[in-house]
Amino acid sequence: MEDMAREQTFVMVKPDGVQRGLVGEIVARFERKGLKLVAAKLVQVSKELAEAHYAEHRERPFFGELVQFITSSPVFAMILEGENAIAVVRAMMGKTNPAEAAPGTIRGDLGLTIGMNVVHGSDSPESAKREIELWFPEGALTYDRTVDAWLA
Ligand code: RTP
Ligand code: MG
Repeated sequence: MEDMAREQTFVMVKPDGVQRGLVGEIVARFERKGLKLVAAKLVQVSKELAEAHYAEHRERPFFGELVQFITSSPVFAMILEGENAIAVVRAMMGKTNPAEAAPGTIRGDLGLTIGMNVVHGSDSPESAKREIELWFPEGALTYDRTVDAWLA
């Protein structure tokens, strides 16, 4: 796959999604879309990892609550790959506040409040690179799917 638009993005099902048994539903949506799962693991997030992941929000009033929430129980972390994967995942997630997220999106269908919005996805190529290195220093797998000729 030489396509320049082929991207990898970091995605996680947040503690509320794991607790509510929504991992399968969320992974299934991305798989059905055609995105390729190249890494995945259940992670009990440390305070250090949470603070590094959300470093851009360090000065925001909700930072403490955000770190507390994301470290409160395991998250399901993954790397998804495909054509325009970063923007496609963000579109499928919906707006940050589930109350404003369109029906049909993950947050629009499965979330209710901004503090517990079910899912995270990298918001730019720079974020994706940083987050993949932070969460998956071991890297992703490379493998061929028989459907790769039909999907990007
Ligand atoms: P995420 O990083 O978790 O994928 O979410 P996002 O890009 O859609 O939103 P972002 O602006 O990066 O905010 C990160 C998380 O902080 C919480 N938040 N709370 N109380 C508030 O006003 C507020 N604003 C943001 C949300 O849980 C959001 O996912
Ligand atoms: Mg964000």
